[in-house]
Amino acid sequence: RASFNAQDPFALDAQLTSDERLIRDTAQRYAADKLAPRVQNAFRHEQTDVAIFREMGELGLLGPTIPEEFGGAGLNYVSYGLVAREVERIDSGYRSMMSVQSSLVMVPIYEFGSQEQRQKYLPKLATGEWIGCFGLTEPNHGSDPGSMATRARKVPGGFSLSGSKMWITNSPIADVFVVWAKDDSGDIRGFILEKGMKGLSAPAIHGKVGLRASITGEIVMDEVFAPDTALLPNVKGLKGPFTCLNSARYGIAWGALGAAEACYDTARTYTGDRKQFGRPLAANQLIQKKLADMVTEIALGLQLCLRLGRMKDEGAAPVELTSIAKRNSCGKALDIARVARDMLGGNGISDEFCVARHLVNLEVVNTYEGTHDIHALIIGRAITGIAAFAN
Ligand code: TGC
Ligand code: FAD
Repeated sequence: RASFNAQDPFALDAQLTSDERLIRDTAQRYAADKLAPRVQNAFRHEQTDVAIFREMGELGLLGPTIPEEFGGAGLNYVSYGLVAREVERIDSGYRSMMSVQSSLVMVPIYEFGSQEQRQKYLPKLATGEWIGCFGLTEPNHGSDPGSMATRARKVPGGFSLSGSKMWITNSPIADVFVVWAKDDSGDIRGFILEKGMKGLSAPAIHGKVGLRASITGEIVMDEVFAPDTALLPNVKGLKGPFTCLNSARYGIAWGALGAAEACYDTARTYTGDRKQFGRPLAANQLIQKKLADMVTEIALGLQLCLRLGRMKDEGAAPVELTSIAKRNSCGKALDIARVARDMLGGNGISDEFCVARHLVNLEVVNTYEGTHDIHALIIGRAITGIAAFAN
């Protein structure tokens, strides 16, 4: 009879093309060789190593779905997901750095930018020479970005931007800022700002208990003059930022399961080695049930992500499927990290093991890019036709 492989129960590997396996293996090697040795120190001391962007750029991991003529790798969505899974297996913060650059900065410039904007920004973002950030959330408008207060007033030759953005990944180290603001007609428009513009600052936010390897900050705009050429000309309304989020949320769905796999692997090894009451912890029914639940949820979640990736590559994925995948992966990964933390007993609290770090990271991942409950409401609206979050 066929044998069971707990690492890959539904033979996901066999469902990939050889090119997809190659990019997955490249990302896996990079993550193990270059990211894993850095992560404990980075998390402990809240340090973001900007060299990581260049390293990822060299391997083609930034903007992997962007066409090669603009410096991207021209890969499909399945490949992008596989990269996110390998990077987040080490730390959600590293996947955050990569997915903001790829999905939230390069995607809007490619999808909605002028030819000049594409040529100016995309190649340097793809190599990691320039670092990007994405400003949508504001101090008083998180789940409801449509109510944003940031304004872009028309002035001769351009726009004057005033307002502030909160909880922005990469902002204190960013060279390029994609920010969303309402124009004089009340329409949401996207702008590309650059470090050093007068009135633009990006102070860091310190004291985060999760995602400490990824720097987060504010974006403060005090009458920043953005020339007409800084406006993303080809989009108006929330469709702009949400198109970027569709891509980033999909990457998170794969990535969170990478973190869950790291927690499962650690719990499996630990409970096999550690003896209490004269036998391995893994010999107990309660422990085996927990391991079985983990393997089940990871295997189901990965199949869901692969199916969604294939549908995205065919251009046939309704956005609600991304909400299902992001919500399921984050919720399940968070549960797995909590249980793994418990299975390691006191050692589960130590940062010598990865589980507590993944746990606090996943609390953030479950919140950003649409909280667990907001995604339930997006799915609920599609089921019932009634928007539960609207007035
Ligand atoms: P709603 O009426 O639903 O839609 C307004 C307009 O947007 C269009 N639209 C979409 N377009 C493309 N893709 C989607 N997924 C879309 N969803 C909606 C829609 O068709 C409509 O277009 P039009 O032309 O008719 O005007 O807008 P709403 O204000 O009622 O939306 C409510 C809700 C809850 C769905 C939405 O606001 C939401 O998703 N909130 C969550 C906010 C969020 O996800 N923020 C993320 C910030 S970025 C971030 O967290 C980065 S962390 C990165 C990291 O470090 O990895
Ligand atoms: P709120 O919207 O105030 O929500 C608080 C709680 O209320 C949640 O549980 C939510 O589910 C619930 N809630 C809200 N509305 C409803 C409702 N109608 N019905 C029921 N429950 C509701 N944003 C960016 O723009 N760019 C970034 O790069 C970025 N990076 C981030 C990095 C980190 C480390 C963090 C923590 C956040 C980041 N964010 C970023 C912001 C993130 O997207 C928001 O935190 C998130 O969208 C939630 O918004 P909020 O924090 O204002 O919470």
